[in-house]
Amino acid sequence: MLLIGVNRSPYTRRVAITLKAYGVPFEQRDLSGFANRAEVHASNPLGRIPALVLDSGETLIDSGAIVDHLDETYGGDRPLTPAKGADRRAVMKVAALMMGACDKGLQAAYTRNHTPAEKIHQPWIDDCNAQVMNALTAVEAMIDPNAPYLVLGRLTQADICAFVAERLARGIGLDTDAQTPRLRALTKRLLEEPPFRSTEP
Ligand SMILES: N[C@@H](CCC(=O)N[C@@H](CS)C(=O)NCC(=O)O)C(=O)O
Repeated sequence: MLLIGVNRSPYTRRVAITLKAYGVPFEQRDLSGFANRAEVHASNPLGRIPALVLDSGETLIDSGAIVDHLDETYGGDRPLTPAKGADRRAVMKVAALMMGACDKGLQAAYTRNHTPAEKIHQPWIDDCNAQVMNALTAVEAMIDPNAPYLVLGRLTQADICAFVAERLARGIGLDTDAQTPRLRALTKRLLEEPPFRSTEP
């Protein structure tokens, strides 16, 4: 199995952590969506990372679709996203908030990095960053500081998505130590676990 993408990408790291959490062996090709566009394009016509090339040769794209396949194949009776019911809805809600936060954080970063300085519209960046922080704050409110994980008392896709989103938020300059201390404490704890630690970029 071959994971295409760099772990600087929250979406790629989400998949890398999920593979490690399931104990699935894989190789990784460190390609970036922008710097290696042509090579990435060969695996994903959109030119985005991550892509996961299965041993059969089939290629999956988009972190959500990839982790869905990994849950189905390796999750057994305790997939990282529960198969149905209230538990599934709880995990999916956190995942949607956190991956949406990644989308908004990257929109802000792309605007900064790919727009001529005189055309940068700071209110748009501020609005994206506010949406990121609002999503993190909503997840902050769900965290029991005495619980080891976000929901269900075990590692789920909610923790993985919260971890990559909090990391991205810090990367774009948001102060999660001050604004979402419970979430920051959770991600520090998670970083002690091998799937998280071993995927540090
Ligand atoms: N919804 C996608 C988003 C993937 C994505 O936006 N990846 C970024 C890297 S963090 C990328 O490849 N960007 C290059 C581009 O959009 O052209 C997922 O969950 O995998």
